[in-house]
Amino acid sequence: MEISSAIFDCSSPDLDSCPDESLPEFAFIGRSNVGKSSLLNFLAGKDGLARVSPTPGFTKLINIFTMNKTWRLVDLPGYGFAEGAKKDSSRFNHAVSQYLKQRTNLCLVFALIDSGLEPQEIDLEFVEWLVRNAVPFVFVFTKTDKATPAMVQANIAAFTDRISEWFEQLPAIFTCSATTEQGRQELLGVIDESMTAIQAEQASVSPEGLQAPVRKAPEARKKRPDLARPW
Ligand SMILES: Nc1nc2c(ncn2[C@@H]2O[C@H](COP(=O)(O)OP(=O)(O)OP(=O)(O)O)[C@@H](O)[C@H]2O)c(=O)[nH]1
Ligand SMILES: [Mg+2]
Repeated sequence: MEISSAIFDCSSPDLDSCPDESLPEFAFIGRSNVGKSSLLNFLAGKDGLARVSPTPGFTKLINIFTMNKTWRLVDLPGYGFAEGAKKDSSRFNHAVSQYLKQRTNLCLVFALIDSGLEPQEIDLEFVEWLVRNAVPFVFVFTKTDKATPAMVQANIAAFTDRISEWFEQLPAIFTCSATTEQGRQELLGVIDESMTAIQAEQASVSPEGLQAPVRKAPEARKKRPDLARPW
């Protein structure tokens, strides 16, 4: 898949102010500074589309971008950043939690993990939260340019060892580097496949073709207990 247009749509402080659910969405989540905004720019092929910073906790809103006029990438605030106004940080964390649990047109989440680090408790806790809340996700191990391939593989193996008992089948695992541009086609391929699958599913129930929403109705999802957030 190629990206012919990538446009900033809006920054939303909470789920209610996100745009309508008419287009499929793919969201990036992970620890502050893991490289979510950089990955978004790299996939979109547009430097500076999402703002990147060496300062952790930089992205503070739900930032939404429309690709090819037909689907969206969503840059979420990271977790694990303790500094800053506590009131704001809990508000944004709540917004992320609501977005991940209730956004009906959310097709797939990219859970970003730093490939240069051994398993971090906060990432493990967050992945457990994704599993408990039935959020559909794949893993993306970022910044592969910062470690040797052997270190990257060892860190991925150590991470999957810690979580394998939570799954009958592990989610797909990808690696990327915004610096060397490694992994772009694989990640765009996942998005492409995911949209093709939705189209096929919807064509079987509605002859009109692709229409979000793609997840359970929010009423049904809201009945689940509001499980504690780890971040
Ligand atoms: N070497 C290297 N640095 C990267 C890569 N991706 C991002 N960075 C750097 O890591 C820092 C954080 O990148 P961001 O993309 O802003 O990270 P983020 O996850 O959006 O961070 P928050 O918005 O604070 O949650 C920046 O200094 C980036 O230049 C990568 O693949 N390789
Ligand atoms: Mg960011």
